[in-house]
Amino acid sequence: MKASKKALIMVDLQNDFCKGGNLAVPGGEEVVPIANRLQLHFDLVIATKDWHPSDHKSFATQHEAKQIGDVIHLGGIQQVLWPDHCVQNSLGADFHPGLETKRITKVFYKGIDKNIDSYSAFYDNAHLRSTGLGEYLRDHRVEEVYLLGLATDYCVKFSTLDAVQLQFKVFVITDACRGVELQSGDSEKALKEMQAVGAWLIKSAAIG
Ligand code: VGL
Ligand code: ZN
Repeated sequence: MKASKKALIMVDLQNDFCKGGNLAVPGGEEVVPIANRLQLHFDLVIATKDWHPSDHKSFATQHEAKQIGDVIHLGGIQQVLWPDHCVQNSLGADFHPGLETKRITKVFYKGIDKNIDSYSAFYDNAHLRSTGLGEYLRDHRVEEVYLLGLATDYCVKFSTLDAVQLQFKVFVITDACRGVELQSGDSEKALKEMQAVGAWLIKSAAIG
């Protein structure tokens, strides 16, 4: 019997985070071929989608006299304001067209509640509601999770921190992540934070 299963978690490989998208992450699309190549090496391939209603409160357009990048309080926690992005059922919310999707076992959606953002693939930003991903991984006897995707300094970071807290063995595939970098150095800082809590930083070449 196989000791433990390994899951690949592909975070938010959606059009809006790639070139030409509403919240394009520099080099976001470069992650896609790496993700496709790595899928073959995993028992489970999970994808997440940022999936906002059109009036989501993380959108600067929903607040008078606020700009993209401003920070407000939302439900008692700090919230960065973003351009409208990943609106449910819009083209921007679709997976990048180059992404191989036939091996995806399950897609987890986040950011659905308009009153709270959800950077992590596991919980909303207030840690009140689970997406079901943690339970799903446990049900499938996954012990090791490998993360890649967008964006290093937001969704990859918070997903990684939660995965460590949930006691999975966590690997972040650094060359398969790209960051927003609202401030330059944010991605580097995020990776250090992930490493500090116990996540392992690895390169895709170490997998295959
Ligand atoms: C993300 C900002 C807003 C991400 C999602 O996927 O990292 N960043 N929504
Ligand atoms: Zn979002």
